[in-house]
Amino acid sequence: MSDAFTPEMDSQNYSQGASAAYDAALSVIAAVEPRVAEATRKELADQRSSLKLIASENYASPATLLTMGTWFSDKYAEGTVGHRFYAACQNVDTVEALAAEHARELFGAPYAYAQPHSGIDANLVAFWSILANRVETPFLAKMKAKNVNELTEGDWEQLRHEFGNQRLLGMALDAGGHLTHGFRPNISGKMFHQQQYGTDPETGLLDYDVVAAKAREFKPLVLVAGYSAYPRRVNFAKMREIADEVGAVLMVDMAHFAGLVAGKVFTGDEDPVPFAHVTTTTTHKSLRGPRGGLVLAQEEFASDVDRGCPMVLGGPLSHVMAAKAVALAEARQPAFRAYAQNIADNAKSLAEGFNRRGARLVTGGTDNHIVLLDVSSYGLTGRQAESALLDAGVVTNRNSIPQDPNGAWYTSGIRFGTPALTTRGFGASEFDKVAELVVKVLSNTKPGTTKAGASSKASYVMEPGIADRVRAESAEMLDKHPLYPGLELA
Ligand code: DSN
Repeated sequence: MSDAFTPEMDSQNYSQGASAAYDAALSVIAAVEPRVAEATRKELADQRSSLKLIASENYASPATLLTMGTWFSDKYAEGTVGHRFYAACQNVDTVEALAAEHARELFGAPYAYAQPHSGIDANLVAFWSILANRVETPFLAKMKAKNVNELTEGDWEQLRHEFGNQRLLGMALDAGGHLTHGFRPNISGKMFHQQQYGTDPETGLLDYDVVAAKAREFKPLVLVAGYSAYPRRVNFAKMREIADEVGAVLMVDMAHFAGLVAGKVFTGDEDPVPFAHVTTTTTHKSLRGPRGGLVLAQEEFASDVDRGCPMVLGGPLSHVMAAKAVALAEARQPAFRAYAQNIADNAKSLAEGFNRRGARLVTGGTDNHIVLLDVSSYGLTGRQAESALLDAGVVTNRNSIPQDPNGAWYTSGIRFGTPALTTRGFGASEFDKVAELVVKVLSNTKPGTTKAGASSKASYVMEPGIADRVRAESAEMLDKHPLYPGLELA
């Protein structure tokens, strides 16, 4: 099996003909809708020429990308491996089984389900499996005994009643949790009675005693751990202790940090898989695979997770499951461990670079792949900072900080992540330079006004020349670490 994706490896792939393959593919596309071909070329050019610091994005390998563009896309395969509701699924069986096998081996999980189309789908499958496994209703008993023909209106009524009365405790969105962890406007905040735990108002850190106290009082069926904007590691052994004490199921959403788990940066109490009853992830963030989701589970939840389709999912995306198998095979290679360690080292360097330049970071730093910068000290909203940085070729996303006075739309934070530029080969000194460039933009930007002259939370004014200078300094680093080197489109 080949070594994991590295810029050097990538270059070999392209010298072996992938450039010609992409050129041919783009001509075929252009013959039908030239604007799509053009946008596809432009997307590559844009990604090559900017500093991509969105914490949830990455650059998948050429092998992973190419696997998604095949005739597997045309195949329906509802059901599970070897047990499908459609004919002629033998090749889908092969790739789905491979994706699951690689996931089990990589994460040391008893069971893996490769069908979820996304992270939210993976979480819906997890919710379904927990409800089906832990809530007793005549409906579920008859379903499990395959006596569905005996179901009565009363069984359905009781199912709705029981499912609708369960409780979920998850991390608050503004503390770094995710929409699907019980945020009110999300379905997870509607299908469960929900409460949220936050972080310490002084330190910004998770306080396990507070989580335990909330759990004792609220007695959730599901305790959700995991985050999308918390710049620190979580002790999953402690979260499991809390869950066990109150009789809850521990569900961990590791979408953001799955690459750090796969690469053995998070081990022991920081590896969620042995502690969680059910673990969910996306495959495209730090794990560097195709866009999609994955569920890992302890054996007792396996048969309920297996019913993800048809309970909450449509037909699996066979071409993406094939690409998951390829990406997970890459993540099992030794080079992926080095990559994952570099992600964490680079985040530290970025945080130290900010700290040395007087920036204010939520929790004061990082020990994962995320750095969360409070931009209010520059007099800016997250929205203004995001737009100013984008003008200078620095791609980030605005993000709430704990107790954010500007809410979820304008925000007071900018979230940075290191997985993508680490894939390009950026190292610690370059991430320090990235901190310098970001600070240069923000300290030379002021809030703007609306057309009517009122103060605005969206518009901004940057000192002339700054954006061009930052772009030029970024270009030196980007040229040194090209994206998909050797890929030349005609
Ligand atoms: N949208 C993803 C992120 O940016 O973290 C999470 O769903």
